[in-house]
Amino acid sequence: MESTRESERLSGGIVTAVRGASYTVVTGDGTEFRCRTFPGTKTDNEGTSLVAVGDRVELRETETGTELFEAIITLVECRTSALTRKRDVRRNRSKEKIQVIAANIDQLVVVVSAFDPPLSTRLVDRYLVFAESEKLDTVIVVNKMDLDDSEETRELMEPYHALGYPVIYTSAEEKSGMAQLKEALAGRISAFSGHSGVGKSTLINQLFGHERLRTGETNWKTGKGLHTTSNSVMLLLPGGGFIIDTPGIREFNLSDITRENLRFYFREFLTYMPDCSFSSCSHTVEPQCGIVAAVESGLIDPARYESYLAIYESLD
Ligand SMILES: Nc1nc2c(ncn2[C@@H]2O[C@H](COP(=O)(O)OP(=O)(O)O)[C@@H](O)[C@H]2O)c(=O)[nH]1
Ligand SMILES: [Mg+2]
Ligand SMILES: [Zn+2]
Repeated sequence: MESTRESERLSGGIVTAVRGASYTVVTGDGTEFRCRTFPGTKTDNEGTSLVAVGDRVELRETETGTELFEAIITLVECRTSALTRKRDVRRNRSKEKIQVIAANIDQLVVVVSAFDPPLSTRLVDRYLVFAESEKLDTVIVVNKMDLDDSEETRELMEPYHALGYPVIYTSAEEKSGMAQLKEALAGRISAFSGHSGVGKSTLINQLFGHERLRTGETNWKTGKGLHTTSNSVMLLLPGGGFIIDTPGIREFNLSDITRENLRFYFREFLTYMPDCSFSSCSHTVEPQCGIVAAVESGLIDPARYESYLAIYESLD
C-alpha cells in the first residue's frame, strides 16, 4: 500500500491573515497553520498579489521542527472576486502595482454614520458604483443612530430601500440593530468599508462581544493614523461567516470605472435608458434623455442623479 509521508500530506484551507510573508491558513476542521510560499507556489491569478486574505489555497505540511513555518502554500485557487488597491510604487519596493486587499468576498458592507462624521449619500453612491462594478452584493449600515434619531436620516436612506439595497440602522454604542447586522453577515464573507471614524471597528468588536480591533485610532477630520498596508485579517464570526476590515474607498483601485460604463452601475437607470434618443447617451447634455426625463418626473431620485453627474465629472 502506498504510504504518504506526513510531510507531504496535502490539505486545503482559507487564508485568514497576512503579516508580511507569513500567512495564517485555516483548514476545514478549524486547524490553523502558519504558512509561507515557495518559488514553486502555483497561482490561478496572474499579475496580482500571490496570496491575499480570503484566498483558498492548498498546503503541504513542512517537516515538524525543521523550520518556523508549519506548512507551505503550493497552490492559490482562482479568485471569484478581489478587492484591490493601487500601490504607490514610490513607497513600496514590491513590483506589483495592484495589491489585493481581500479575495473571494461575497458582499461589501458600507458603513456610514448618522452623525460625526455627517451622513453623506454621495459617498454611499460611490461605494454602490464600486460594488456594482465588481458585482458584489452590498449592505448599507448607518451607525451612530444614538447621535441622530431624526426622521431625516431615514428619509435620506429611503431611495436605497426602494432600489433594493438592504439598509441596517445601528448604534454600536447602544448595541442596537446588532441582530439584523448579524443576520446579514451569517455564512458570508463580508468586507467592511467606510470613512474612518464611522465606527467599523466598534461594530466589529460588538459582533464578537469583546475587543478584536483597536478603535478610535483614526481621526476622520485629519485622516491621521491610516490603515496599515501589510497587515490584513479576516475574523471568523461566532455565527459562521467571515468579516474583513478594509480601508476606505479612496484607497480602492477604481480603474475599471469609466465615463462610458458608469451609467450601468446606477441600477435605476437601466429601466429608462431605452428612452434616450442617443444609444450612447451620457445623460449629461444630450437632448431627449430618458434619465433626465425620469428625474424631472420624480421617477429617479434627484440626489442619485446628482451623484451620477459628480462621479461622471470626476472620471476622465
Ligand atoms: N455615539 C456613538 N459613537 C460611536 C458609535 N460607534 C463608534 N463610535 C465612536 O466613534 C469613534 C470611531 O470609532 P471606530 O470604531 O474606531 O471607527 P472606524 O474608524 O470606522 O473603525 C470611536 O470614538 C467610537 O467610540 C456609535 O454607535 N455611537
Ligand atoms: Mg477602524
Ligand atoms: Zn440619456
